Amino acid sequence: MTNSDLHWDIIGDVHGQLPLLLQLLKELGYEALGDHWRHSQCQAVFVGDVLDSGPQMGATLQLIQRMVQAGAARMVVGNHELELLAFLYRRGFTELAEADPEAVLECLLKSLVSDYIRLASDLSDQPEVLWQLLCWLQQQPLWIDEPELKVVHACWDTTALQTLQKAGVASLKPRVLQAWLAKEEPVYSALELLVCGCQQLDARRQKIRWWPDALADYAQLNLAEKQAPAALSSSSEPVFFGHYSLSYRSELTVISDWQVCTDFGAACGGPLVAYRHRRQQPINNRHFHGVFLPCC
Ligand SMILES: [Mn+2]
Repeated sequence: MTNSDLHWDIIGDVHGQLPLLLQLLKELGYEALGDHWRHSQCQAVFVGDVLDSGPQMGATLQLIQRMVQAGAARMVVGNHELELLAFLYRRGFTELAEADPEAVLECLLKSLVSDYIRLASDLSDQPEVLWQLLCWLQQQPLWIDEPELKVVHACWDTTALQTLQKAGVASLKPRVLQAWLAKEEPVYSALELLVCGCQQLDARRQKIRWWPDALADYAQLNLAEKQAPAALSSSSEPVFFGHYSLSYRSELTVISDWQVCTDFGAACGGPLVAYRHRRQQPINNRHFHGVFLPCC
């Protein structure tokens, strides 16, 4: 099977939950091959927020990097990756690619941010590996936009996407981090929407939803309504995203026939979820697959 025939497994926010990720990959039919996992007919697609919260951030990130580098997976970055890279930028690592790996490790270990300390501790004896993972994250795309596969971490908004394209922004390069930190428009608001799912509403930064309130299942998220409707309609191709930590009740359900959120809160006790998207196949709840941590 060539790359152009592969189906996709869109995997929700992993947040360092390595045991769940390995269980999910196994159940989806992935096989360990050398130092990574691969499926003969599917490519894994991570929707971002692979970091923070979970017990094994370093090993999770390494596995995902190896899968991406081997062509067995792809990823887009989430707000947790953005925040980590922006944190380093603010601490003086404006050109991460030229930074001293030992100094990067030291900075994270002394950061007072427990997630960053844990990530750095995971790889404290391999500063070069940690630094190289961070540089690699900086090169990962902000979105995937293909005829049959559209993926973003939080909110698919074609206007915001075009804004970034016009500004030559496709990944978290230093000048992009700088623009986000300095709230430089129009890049800041576009990143906020796509990666953080946030807008300035009533002079406050608010997490927004971009689907109709009528979908009662998701109303309990208590999100502000997005001001301008996403420039896509129900007839458009499906869009996959994460970020919203949907509460899992008795079943995994899609938001609409073109909006599929694969984040069901694996960071806080929910299942880690994948949606298997086969080419030409309509969106259906049946294509979800979720794994839970075993109850103690
Ligand atoms: Mn997120």
